[in-house]
Amino acid sequence: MSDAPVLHEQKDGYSVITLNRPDRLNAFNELQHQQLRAALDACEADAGCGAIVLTGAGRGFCAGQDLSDRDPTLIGENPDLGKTLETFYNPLVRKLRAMPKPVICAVNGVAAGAGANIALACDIVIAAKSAKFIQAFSKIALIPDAGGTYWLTRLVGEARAMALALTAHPLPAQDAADWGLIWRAVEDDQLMEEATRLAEGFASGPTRAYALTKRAVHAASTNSLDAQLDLERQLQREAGRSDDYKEGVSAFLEKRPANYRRKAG
Ligand code: T3D
Repeated sequence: MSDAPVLHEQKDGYSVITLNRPDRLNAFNELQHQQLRAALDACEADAGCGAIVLTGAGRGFCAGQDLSDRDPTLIGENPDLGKTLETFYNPLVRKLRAMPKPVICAVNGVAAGAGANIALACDIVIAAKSAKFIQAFSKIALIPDAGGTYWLTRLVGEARAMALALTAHPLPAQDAADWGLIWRAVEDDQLMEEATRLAEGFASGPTRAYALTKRAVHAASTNSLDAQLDLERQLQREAGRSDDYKEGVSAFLEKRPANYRRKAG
């Protein structure tokens, strides 16, 4: 296997992207950020890619920022962590959210710090039962970043969000699923099978409708009902004019499987 910090495998209709620094539990350094960005850009541009599976090599998913790059003797008295968020983590979160195809995160092991929150930025999160989600930041006197305060408060409510953030309590995958933080917790040996089954389904599905659905769901948590109804009208108008819609309804009426032809974006 390659020792590149990010592996990108193109499958039939979808891609698997693997964070690959297992000795550091796939903690992010700059090269890993750059390679992940390049892999996501390639997936977005590839009309043959209908979905993305993001996972980690080894026993962890991602332990957040590589702290060996933050040794105080190296970074000095007055580091600007806001700059690294602006350069790497914030664009990554924005990229995942805006990706016009479903991103499935297969959390194979511990997801800590920004590693947990990058997972939560994905569209569907499935975790191995042995995995844990840790808002590790308070242990090193930081605050949750990579969207952590946004995801946690919206997904599990302020009471649980606050306790997770302040205590760095390791939340087991099954609890994360029971709390609504993630979609499902599955047996460890079923994780990739479940994730690839989902990706294969999306790969043969109506790509444009998925992109529009993402936009609508993302807007819902901040829109008023009126604004959301207006947005649904606008996006449904677009969906209803697509070839995929014609094919979906025709297939239903003809009692046959729909045959969607994938289009980029
Ligand atoms: O800095 C900025 O740019 C701002 C952005 C910040 C974003 C952030 O993510 S801040 C939060 C950073 N992450 C952490 O604080 C988590 C640190 N890691 C841990 O707390 C633990 O490793 C875990 C709870 C995740 C897992 O514990 P455990 O006992 O299963 O494994 P371990 O033995 O601690 O780790 C295994 C190896 O991975 C170990 O190396 P070794 O001793 O075998 O050579 C450990 O040092 C290494 N490792 C784990 N996490 C990191 C790491 N190395 C560098 N950076 C890490 N984040």
